[in-house]
Amino acid sequence: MALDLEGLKAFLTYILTPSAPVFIVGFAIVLLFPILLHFILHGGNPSFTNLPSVLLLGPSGSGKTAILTLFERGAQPSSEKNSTSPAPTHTSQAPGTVELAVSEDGSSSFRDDLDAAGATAKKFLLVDTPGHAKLRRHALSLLAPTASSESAQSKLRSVVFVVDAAALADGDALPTTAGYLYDALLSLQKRMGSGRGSKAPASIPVLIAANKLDLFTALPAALVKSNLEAELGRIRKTRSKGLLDSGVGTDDIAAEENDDWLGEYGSEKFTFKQLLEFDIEVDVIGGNTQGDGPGADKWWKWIAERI
Ligand SMILES: Nc1nc2c(ncn2[C@@H]2O[C@H](COP(=O)(O)OP(=O)(O)OP(=O)(O)O)[C@@H](O)[C@H]2O)c(=O)[nH]1
Ligand SMILES: [Mg+2]
Repeated sequence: MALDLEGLKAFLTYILTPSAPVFIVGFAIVLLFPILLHFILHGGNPSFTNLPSVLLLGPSGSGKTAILTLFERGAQPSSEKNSTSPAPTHTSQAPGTVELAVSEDGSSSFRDDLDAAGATAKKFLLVDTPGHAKLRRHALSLLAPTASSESAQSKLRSVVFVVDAAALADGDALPTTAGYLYDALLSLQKRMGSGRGSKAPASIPVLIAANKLDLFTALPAALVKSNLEAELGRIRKTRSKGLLDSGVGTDDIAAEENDDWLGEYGSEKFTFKQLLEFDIEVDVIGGNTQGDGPGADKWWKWIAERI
């Protein structure tokens, strides 16, 4: 005991006596502490912010959250798969965003448990957005060419636009759905146009997921595609009509109007193929998240191949 006290005394004397080593160590602590603090606060998962992302868009009730939940739960260990408990929350992530993984070659299903298989996986984020008309602006801003951070944009790999194929069968939903799709595609088109010059931005493919094919009223994917194309053409015409009627010369229109015209300028009919001109690939694939039908595997495959 006495020895301990003696030792402590010696140690204190040593540490409190001004000397070069003590001074250097103290100085180092003062310098390094803020840096250390930064890593503790921000460095929890340094790779997280660099993950590629996939954006879910679409009108309210089309099934975006259902798809997100399905993919998220599919990745869980099988014991939890069929449980009715709510999906576990992800604390380090923004609401509506889940981290998913696909095997290196993009061939794994969303049902595979990649951790258990010990496979090397590519991680990505699936980002859900609210479909309500008043809340769309934020989602669209993620596509806009003027988005604040360039780096955030470059991480966006693809866009999944979810539509309710059953609702499209009756007239009301088509114009509103196509209106949202028009805005989204136009943002992407402008983004590609803005990059002309030094370097073109990476192209962002679009998947139109025709959801709820389990319902017998649902339109097949091919009809969803043609109906949307027809409606997008109609929207394109009405949006440009104001200018055409205002008596502005055609030359002036060509210059000004080009900006808000989706697809091949001046063409009579709109087709998704016209967007290839802007390096935007559009696919329409049918599926469902519940009930009997083609399921969600093709959507997953489409996403996985583009990560
Ligand atoms: N029959 C059927 N219903 C579905 C399917 N997918 C989703 N639903 C239902 O559609 C409704 C809306 O689904 P959500 O995923 O909440 O829709 P959302 O796109 O997230 O809607 P917002 O969050 O309002 O933008 C829910 O009642 C789902 O159960 C499907 O494949 N088939
Ligand atoms: Mg939702």
